[in-house]
Formats: sequence, structure tokens, C-alpha cells
Amino acid sequence: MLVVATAGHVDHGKSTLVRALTGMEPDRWAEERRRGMTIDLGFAWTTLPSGATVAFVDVPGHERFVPNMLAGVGPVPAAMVVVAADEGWMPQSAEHLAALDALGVAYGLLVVTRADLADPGPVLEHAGAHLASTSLRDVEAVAVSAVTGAGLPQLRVALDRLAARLPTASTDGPVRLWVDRSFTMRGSGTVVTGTLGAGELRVGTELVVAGSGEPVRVRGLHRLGQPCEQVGPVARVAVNLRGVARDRIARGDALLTPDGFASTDLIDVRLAGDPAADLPATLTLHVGSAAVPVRVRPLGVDTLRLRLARPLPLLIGDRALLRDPGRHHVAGGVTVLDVAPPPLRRRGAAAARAAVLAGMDGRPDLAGELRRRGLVRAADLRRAGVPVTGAPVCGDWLADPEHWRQLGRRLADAVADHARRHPLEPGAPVEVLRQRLDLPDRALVEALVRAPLRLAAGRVGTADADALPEPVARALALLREELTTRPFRAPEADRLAAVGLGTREIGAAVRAGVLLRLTGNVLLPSGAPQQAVRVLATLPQPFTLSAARQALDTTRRVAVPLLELLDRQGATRRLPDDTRMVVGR
Ligand SMILES: Nc1nc2c(ncn2[C@@H]2O[C@H](COP(=O)(O)OP(=O)(O)OP(=O)(O)O)[C@@H](O)[C@H]2O)c(=O)[nH]1
Ligand SMILES: [Mg+2]
Repeated sequence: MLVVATAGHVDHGKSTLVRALTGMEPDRWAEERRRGMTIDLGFAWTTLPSGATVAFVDVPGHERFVPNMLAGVGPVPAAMVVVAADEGWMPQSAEHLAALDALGVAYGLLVVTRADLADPGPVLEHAGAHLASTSLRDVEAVAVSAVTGAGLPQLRVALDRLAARLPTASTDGPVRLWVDRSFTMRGSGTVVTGTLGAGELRVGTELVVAGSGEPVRVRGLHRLGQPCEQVGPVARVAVNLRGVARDRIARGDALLTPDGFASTDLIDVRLAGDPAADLPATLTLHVGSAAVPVRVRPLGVDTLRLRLARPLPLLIGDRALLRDPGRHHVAGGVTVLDVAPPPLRRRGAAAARAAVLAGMDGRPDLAGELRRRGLVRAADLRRAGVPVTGAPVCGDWLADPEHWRQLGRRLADAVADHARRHPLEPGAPVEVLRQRLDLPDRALVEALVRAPLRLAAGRVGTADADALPEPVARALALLREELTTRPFRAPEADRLAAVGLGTREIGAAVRAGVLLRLTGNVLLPSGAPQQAVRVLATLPQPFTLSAARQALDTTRRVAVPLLELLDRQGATRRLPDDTRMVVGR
């Protein structure tokens, strides 16, 4: 379906022309018909000679209603610029053309109407000259009279050629339907209308209302007044919604595929029009059918940061326009460069940002986004309008390859540094490393671990992390002699302290399996229990505690817990008279 918005000065014959072409009444309101003037958007459609359908969004020409006009043209891919032969180029001809140019509308027609009242030749030429310096420079021009019907057949054929020239819209991808009208129908509930530019709608489709995120379901669909099960782009569509009250959705809202878009109230844009530095601090941003006040902060010569008064579902590459409502002046067209720009906190950040933006053109660029962001979730890029190809580094995380290599090096340094500061720990905890590297997700730390690093029990260490830390090894060497010759004589506390085995060193030696902790600080070489069983097996069975103590050449402090350990391990068995036997001797 070809969807065309009208444009042009008040009373130049836009609605009359739409009426003549379609036989439908675009001025819906009684007040409009009484005053002979369009106030709000009108909708009409017809079939072209080729059989294709054309739908018109008829806009008001009066300067007071420019915001309505902008809501009409915003989501529409083509425009019909209407100029009256007897009046010629007028202020709203210029303002409407400036708006279309700002939005980058490149498809359309120039129609000089009321050709029965004056020779259309000079106006065709004059208006054509105005269009020549805009996005509509290549459009065909037709002269018509809606009263006599002269030129209408030629106009229909020109509309057919226009329909054939328009690029085909994509049925894939998420839906963003800018609402241009909402009303209630008895028995049906809330109905909204809009121009579906891409994606597909079906009865039953789940959507969310932009801004509130409120879920809604498509209860019924109409395409050009006819009920249907499914609508593809481009099309005028009326959507009957389940689950939303009429006052919860209005012009300027959008219906979105869930999770298809991020709402943003901060964007960086490129401006075509007035120099950035000359803009007032507040303007109105028009995009889709929405109009939102914005605070303007110039960054570079032609780049701006805009703070929106309410968030909108915007994508990189979206076209919008800035208008000064007080001055009736289109300040310029903007192209969205970034929908999630970094905050500008430090001195010089704005200038640095301007330099980055200078290299961006509004075309989604995956490699560039990764380079600028380092790490980013694939879903966030998709929601910003960047198609994602390539594998994530983990989960949904995408990384710039160079940044990822650098993080790998920093991780190795951080692990080595941690080992120096905490020589007794078996590696650095993942959470500590996450904070050191300022990463948003622990899984990223784990994904960065490469040999010789390894991940074990929530820590990252070198592969020999289980080996004894150097200070512990040195202390144990001093005890080796006494531990081998008298393995059941647990060293006393002062002896342990003398060789440098404090609580943490003992912990490390126990974790490493070199020492066995019987109780508190009663420590034996880790092979002591097996050795004890061999000694006890040589005693006459059963044996007493005292006999065991003597055979093992130790004290009660060691013998009691050691025998209890052997009982628990099933190596010895305690009898009712408190003597023991070695099991299976
Ligand atoms: N003679 C003649 N009169 C026309 C023609 N087209 C429109 N008119 C008259 O011009 C006047 C304005 O026409 P509209 O169609 O309401 O103009 P418009 O551009 O829709 O005006 P707004 O919606 O208010 O911007 C009406 O009185 C029409 O009858 C034409 O081709 N010939
Ligand atoms: Mg009108």
C-alpha cells in the first residue's frame, strides 16, 4: 500500500484533492466542514489504475495546526506537496517543505492544484525551485483542477509510478506503530490507528504501549476499513486493543513489539539546519507521531545532546525534527546517532564526545558500537536498532576483540597482584576480580580465564594454586626433621609460632593437605593416621589408651583425638571396657 501525506499552505486544496481522488471525506469533524478548514488529520483511500492501493493522510495547512501536520507526516514515507496555482508559494508551503526535508522524506509528488483558476506554469516552476534544494528534489510535478477534474488521470498514474519506486518495507523485525488517533467503539473498546512502516501485525499479537510498558493484545485489525487477520507493511491500520483503556493511549504513543525497543530520554543527534550553537535551550522534538519538549546541549558544530521530557522508543538512524513552537520555525532535522550515550561528567567530556560523534552517521554499525562501548549486551544493541551478528563472549555479552584481549591481560595482572598480597589464598575470588576490572557481570570474569589461569571454587589462580604457598613451605621445612622422626608428637603452640606458622599459614598447609588438624591446633603430618594404625596393629589386642600412647610415643593431648579419629574412620573399634582393637588385623 502506498501511504502519502499531504502538505501545503492553508486552503490550497489538499482536502478537496483527496476527496476528488478517493470519493471519501477527509475532514472528519463537523467543525472542519463548517469552517472549510482541516484541523486534524484525515484519512482516505482509493485504488490506482494499476490496482495498487493508495491511502492519504490529509494534514491541516493552517499554521496553528502544524503539530498535527507533523504527527501525520512523521511516520509516512511519501508526501504530496500541494500548491494552489492562483496563490503560489506561501509561508506554510515553506514550513511544511522544511519539515519534510528535515525528516528526510525523499518520495512524493508536487501537485499544483486550482489550475482552473490560474495558469499553473509559473507556480510549477517556482515551487519546483523550492523543492530542488530538499530531499524531495527528484519528485514528479503534476497540475490539476479538483473542480474540473483536469490532470486527475495524470495524477493517478503519477501516484502509481511513485508506488512502484518506493522501497519495499521489511516484514521482519519488530513493530513500532506510532499512534495517530485513538477512540472507543461501542462493543469493541479502544481502537488506535497508525501507519505500519515495518513488521507485521496479527489478531492475537502481543504488544506493549511505549512509555508505560503496559502489555496489550490485538483483538481485531482493520486495513482500510476492512477487517483482517494480519497486516504487513506499509499500511494504514486500525488496531482494536484488548486490555487498555482509551485514556491510556493517545497520539504520540506507540505500540511496540515487546522487548523490541528501548525507551530513551537521552539521545545524541546530528543536526541539519541552523548551526547547533544558535539553537535555543529548549525546543520541541517531533518524531513519529510524537512531540516532546527537549533540552538542547550543543556538542560539536552539528551535533547535539537532547534530554527528552519523556522517554521515546528511538533507534539509531531515526529521523526527527526540532521545532521552535513560539517562532513557527523548523530549527532543523536530526538524525539519531546514539540512544544510550555516555554521561558527560568530566571536564572536556563534551568535546571528546563531539569528536566521537563526528565519526558517526546514523547507520547502525556493530563494530563501531563494540569499539566505543567495549562490552555490551546483544539485546541492548538490537533494541537500539543495531543488527547483531557474531558470537557473544559469554551469555548475551558482546565484546570488542581488542578490549577483550586487554581485559584478559588485566585479569592475569590482577590475579598475580592478589597472589602477592594474599600469598596464602588459593587464588583471587571472582567477585574481587570483577570489581578490580570494573566488569558488570561475574560471568565475564569466568569467561576471561585462560591457561595458565584456572577457575576453581569461585577463585581464579594459577594452575599450581594448590601447591604450598612459599612462606608456608619454608616454615614446614623447619619442622620436617621432628615431624618425620616423631610423627605423633604434635608441635606445641610456641614451636609453631617460632617457625612462623600462624593461623593463616596453618590454614594453608591444612588446605594443601600437608598437615592434618586433629583438633584446634593439634597438628600432625597428614599421613599420621595410617602410620598409627600400622604401629597399633603390632600391639596385643585389645589395647588400652595408655598402651597406644606409649607405642606411638606421644601424649594424651594427641592420643585421645587420634584414636577417636581412627574409630570414626573404622580403622579401630572401641570396646565397652574402653579398650580398642585394630579392625581386620
Ligand atoms: N476552483 C477550484 N477551487 C478549489 C480547487 N481545489 C480546492 N478548491 C477550493 O479551495 C478551498 C480550500 O480547499 P481545501 O481543500 O479545503 O483546502 P486545504 O488545503 O485542505 O485547506 P486546509 O486543510 O485548511 O489546509 C475550497 O473552497 C475548495 O473548494 C480547485 O482545483 N479549483
Ligand atoms: Mg484540508
